[in-house]
Amino acid sequence: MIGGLIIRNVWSILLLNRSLTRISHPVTSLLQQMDGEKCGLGLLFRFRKGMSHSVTIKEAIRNEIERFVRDYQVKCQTVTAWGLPVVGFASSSDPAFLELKSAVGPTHALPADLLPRAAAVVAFFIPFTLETAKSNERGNTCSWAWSKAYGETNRLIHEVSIHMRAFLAARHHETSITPATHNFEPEKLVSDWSHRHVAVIAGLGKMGLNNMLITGRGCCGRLGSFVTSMDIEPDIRSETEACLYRHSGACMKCVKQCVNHALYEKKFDRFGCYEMCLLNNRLFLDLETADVCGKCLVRVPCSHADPVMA
Ligand code: B12
Ligand code: SF4
Ligand code: SF4
Repeated sequence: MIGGLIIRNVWSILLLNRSLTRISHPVTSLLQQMDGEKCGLGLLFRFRKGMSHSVTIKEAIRNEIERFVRDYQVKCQTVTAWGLPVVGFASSSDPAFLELKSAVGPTHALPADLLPRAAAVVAFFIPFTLETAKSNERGNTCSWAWSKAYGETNRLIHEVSIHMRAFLAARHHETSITPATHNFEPEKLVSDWSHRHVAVIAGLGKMGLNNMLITGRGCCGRLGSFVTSMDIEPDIRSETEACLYRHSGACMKCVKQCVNHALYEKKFDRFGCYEMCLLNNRLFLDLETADVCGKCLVRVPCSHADPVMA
């Protein structure tokens, strides 16, 4: 009799779970429509709304981005695999944002230009795996895997951003998102929202001589950032450089590896670099736009780690 009672209770819990899943399907599809999420990851988002209050909002945002990236590669069966993301936070009123008007250009946006009620900026770096980087080590032209990773990661950054917008909207906050790239003027090759500069302000890492943001997990990977009305405690920026050259004048491997005479110790020819990226874009007809190169990022000490800290 006791056995029967247990079986009945277990059965009713299973039924309840099934009906809950059914009831919430319209919510999921609404979220997916709103978000444009293609792989049903909105489902995961719904289950986590009741997460423990002992988790701070910073931890919750970090965990959510990490989990989204991990689940995305499985659910969407991407060719590209990614490492654990690095996430950083800045206050939208940090005076360093004003400095970008001279460091990048006078039209560089302030967080409040993107979102009038801006309170914080979240930057995230999604690292490539050793395999993706290794595929691009040989030859002067770009590997298929690196080019493929470019498109898939741009897509992932977009999906992470719209997912986090929904995550924060559920907590009654607005979010303004920006695409990973192609938000630059072709004549100047400068963007009015530079993810790298924003990421430096959010304490995610430091600029290398190769112009890349070097995080604790290196520079081989791609960056995203978004502005939110949620007030989040900013991260503390490290004073220490992450590039060996900037730290002690050593290395310069990136400069030696440049395949189109674009990167020098004291100068960077962005148009020379773009010429190489456009050449690679014509290589793989099966891929969407892949104006890439990245030879100055691979097989260098900062590819997968901060070499100064290592
Ligand atoms: C336009 C653009 C290009 C142009 C111009 C490149 C450039 N360096 O700006 C072209 C087409 C050539 C290009 C090429 C590449 N790009 Co690109 N590109 C962009 C884009 C859209 C805007 C960049 C921008 O506005 N730069 C502004 C100018 C002023 O920066 P800058 O020329 O590098 O010069 C500044 C820095 O050197 C800085 N600096 C140097 N030291 C220090 C120290 C401190 C403390 C500070 C604050 C600043 C600083 O000072 C200079 C002046 O401000 C961003 C996406 C985005 N919206 O952010 C991606 C982006 C920068 N590209 C990226 C990548 C990976 C590449 C490539 C490797 C191509 C590839 N995917 O295979 C190459 C690398 C070229 C290189 N070595 O710089 C990644 C960088 C990832 C990372 N780890 O940092 C980004 C962030 C895209 C992304 N979402 O991940 N890119
Ligand atoms: S290769 Fe060396 S010099 Fe170039 S960015 Fe990396 S650490 Fe700096
Ligand atoms: S991306 Fe290629 S062309 Fe551009 S600086 Fe690096 S190695 Fe040179």
